[in-house]
Amino acid sequence: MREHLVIAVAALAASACNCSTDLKTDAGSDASTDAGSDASTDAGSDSNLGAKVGSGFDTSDDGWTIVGDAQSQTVKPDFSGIGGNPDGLISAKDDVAGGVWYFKAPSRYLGDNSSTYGRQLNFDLKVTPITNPFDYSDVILEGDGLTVVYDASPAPGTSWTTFSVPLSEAGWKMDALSGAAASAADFKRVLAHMTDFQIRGEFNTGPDTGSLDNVRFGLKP
Ligand SMILES: [Ca+2]
Ligand SMILES: [Ca+2]
Repeated sequence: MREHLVIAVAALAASACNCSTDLKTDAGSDASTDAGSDASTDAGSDSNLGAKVGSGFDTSDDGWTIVGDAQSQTVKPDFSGIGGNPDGLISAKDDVAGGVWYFKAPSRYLGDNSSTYGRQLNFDLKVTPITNPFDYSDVILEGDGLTVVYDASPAPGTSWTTFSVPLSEAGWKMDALSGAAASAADFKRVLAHMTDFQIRGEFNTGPDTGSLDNVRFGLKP
């Protein structure tokens, strides 16, 4: 009787011990594998500003376009080789024709961005003086039929303002700022199949010009 009891207790202890060992082993190997592969992926080109994809606008508009009521009849932003943070920048002038205009990323920002989940999106904005600000979606990501938006308020100033936006569901809303909170599953679906990425360029009700520099998508926090 006593021997059986000892064996039973020992067996229980052994199984509890195995259980917790398994958990620790799994968590440890996952973490180290992810960190390793991410690091090697990033050891890439300087032109991406240390992120998975980036734009410093040193020599061109880098393929960015404008959507909405700016730049009159063209989707091309204005490129300047000086005045950025530092060096070049792109900008656009509001047509004040209704709607809200955005900077739209070129195709190399799109596709499978799963590896950037949990990292961040940084960018610098500068605007002409704001007399009548309004709140709106500041970043828009689309993918797999879903749209998620982010309010990166407060509005930028007349000198460069750096924004840092999480590439995880925290703070993101479905479709509009008044929409439901995005879930982790929704956000990962968008990242894995990205078809659009836009950054708001106008922050004043009435005339304004917005400038963009140093877009870093998938920067390590
Ligand atoms: Ca620049
Ligand atoms: Ca405006």
